[in-house]
Amino acid sequence: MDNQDMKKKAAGEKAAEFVKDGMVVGLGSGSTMYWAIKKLGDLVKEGISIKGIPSSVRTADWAKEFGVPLTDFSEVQRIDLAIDGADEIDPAFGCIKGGGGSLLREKIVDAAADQFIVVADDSKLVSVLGQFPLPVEVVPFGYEVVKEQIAGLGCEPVLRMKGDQPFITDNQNVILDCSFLEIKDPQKLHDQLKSLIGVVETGLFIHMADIVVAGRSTGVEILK
Ligand code: ABF
Repeated sequence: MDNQDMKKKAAGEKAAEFVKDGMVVGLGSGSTMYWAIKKLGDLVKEGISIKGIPSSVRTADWAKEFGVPLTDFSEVQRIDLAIDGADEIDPAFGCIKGGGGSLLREKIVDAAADQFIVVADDSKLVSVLGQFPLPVEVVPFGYEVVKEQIAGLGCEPVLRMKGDQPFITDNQNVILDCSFLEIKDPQKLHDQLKSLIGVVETGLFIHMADIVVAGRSTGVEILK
């Protein structure tokens, strides 16, 4: 396990400790969440009673593998605590998410939670969002029009591919990865993108996270 993986593991396991008996837990996606979900499985074996709402098929598979009971929004509409990864995190806890293609369900789950913890290795901590290409989920029909409109906002959107075919999300949409490089006003950009017809959601998670659990070489730092 390399240094970054060790940081992810430590951060994921620390974040899982915020979960208490009886909670409904929003289960985010990404490789750091693998460790959080694995730890939750250990806590379930030790006797806590929780139910998880997964934000992706991959996360649901991990929860089943580790014995974390699952539920869905048809049963519960309020989440006590959501834990989720990120691609970039700024000092105001604004995030770019969606590198794994699950941003829409992640945002639905994270937004439904009373408390939202972002978990990451410290390479994700940045001063300004934007170096990581911003994922934007778009309806396939007419996505080319949206691509041109987003280009007008100052980037070159790239249709995410899987092999020689467009990547299709769990919600049957496509993703445009948009390299803005430096996003000085994330909320403004998010609002501009969401106003475009055909845009379903952006990977800008602004004013959502309450706590950041960051894995560092020196240990795990909890930012509030
Ligand atoms: C997920 O975590 C996605 O939003 C994001 O792409 C991913 C990245 O984190 P990790 O480094 O843990 O894979 O929530």
